[in-house]
Amino acid sequence: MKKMYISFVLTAAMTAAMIPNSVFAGGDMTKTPIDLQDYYDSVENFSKEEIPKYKCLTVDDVLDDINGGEYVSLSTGLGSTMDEKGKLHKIDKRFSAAVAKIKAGTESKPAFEELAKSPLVVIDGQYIIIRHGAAENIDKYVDTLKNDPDVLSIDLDYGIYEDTANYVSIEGFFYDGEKLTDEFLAEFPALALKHSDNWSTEAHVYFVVFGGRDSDPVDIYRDIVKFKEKVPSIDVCAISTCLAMMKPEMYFCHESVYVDGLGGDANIDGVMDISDSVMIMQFIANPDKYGLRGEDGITGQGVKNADSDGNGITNSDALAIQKKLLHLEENVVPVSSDPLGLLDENVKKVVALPAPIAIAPEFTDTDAEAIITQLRNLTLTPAGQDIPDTSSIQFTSLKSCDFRIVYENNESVTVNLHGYDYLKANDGTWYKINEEEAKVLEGFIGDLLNKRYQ
Ligand SMILES: [Ca+2]
Ligand SMILES: [Ca+2]
Repeated sequence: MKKMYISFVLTAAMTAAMIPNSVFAGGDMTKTPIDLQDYYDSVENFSKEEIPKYKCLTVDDVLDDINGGEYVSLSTGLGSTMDEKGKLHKIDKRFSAAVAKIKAGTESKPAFEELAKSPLVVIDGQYIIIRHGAAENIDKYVDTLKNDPDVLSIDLDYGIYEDTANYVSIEGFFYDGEKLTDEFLAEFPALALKHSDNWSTEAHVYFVVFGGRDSDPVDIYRDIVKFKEKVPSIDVCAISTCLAMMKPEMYFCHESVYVDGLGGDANIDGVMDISDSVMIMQFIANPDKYGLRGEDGITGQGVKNADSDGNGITNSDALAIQKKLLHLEENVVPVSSDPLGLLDENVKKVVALPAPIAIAPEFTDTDAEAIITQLRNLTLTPAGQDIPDTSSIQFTSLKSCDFRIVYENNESVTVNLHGYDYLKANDGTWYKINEEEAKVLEGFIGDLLNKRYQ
């Protein structure tokens, strides 16, 4: 549908000196608006350093901030909103880049270069930044990127500012569906809608907001929300003055465009492996650092890929990946991975079980770290069955010991090293340790204990 935004020059005689400075709400550093010139400079010099700046806000965050609460978008073609107090906000959204993450090893993308009409910026060998000055034709970018099988995720970066210099008002609505009756229009008394023959065409019916300007703004807001709910295809016709803004300020923000990603690929590298499970756990444990706004955090596409059951990201999504990996690995050769979840920061302590002799059970941090390193390098094969509880077995020497890894969340895993050479992963699956490696580990643990208690 054609854009129905009409701009009239009403007060061109106003001078620049009369234009007020823009005022933005919010004191949070991430929401500090930036001078428009800075925005243009940053688009011109788009680099790796720019990515986090855009990442810290989504388009929705910015609209929430500008509107200070509930609001209604007046139409897709019109960058304007009305907040719940009935105040209109004229919002300009400028496209700065499409950031497409592509599969590692993908050499060049002529189709992207054709789109960009400017040199591509490739960052870390996997990001392609397409720069463009205007906000038009974004659909074309998106279609090309979405249809490329090497594209793993797409983020559109924008600069948004609110035009506070110009006066804007709603004059009416265009509608191209079934003709609405006067009886229906009367359901929105604050707007007092009337058919207008002057602006109606064969394709569109026009309703003028007849009595709206005398109504309470809050009532107008409620009527518009209700009207747009009942007639989603309505397009707002607003008028605005046409003044140049002297010092508009900019929010940097982004919007994810979703592709059909690989299930479980939380870190968007085109494969599902244990690092995806780690990313999910990090996201849950520390959303400030690994959340959608975090520099190294998960992305919107990552969340979409990772959510295996449609209820948002939870531990069960991490578990689903681990299970899938185990299932895959059962049919392949023995693999080394990290089924114990032995992230350095994840392990609180390592405890020797008190049998056979009463000893102070806890390993020192240094020894615990050494044990973890040993465990991480083990070759583990899914046992394919549960191993009986071995806690009642009597030990004859320090070298035949059990120990327990205790994680930050107070969960623990027991490692049995007394002839069984098995250990149990966090999800309850039993693994067989390679026999030679088990012997080495047993000796290593024994030496640590001997050193401590001799
Ligand atoms: Ca991955
Ligand atoms: Ca989920």
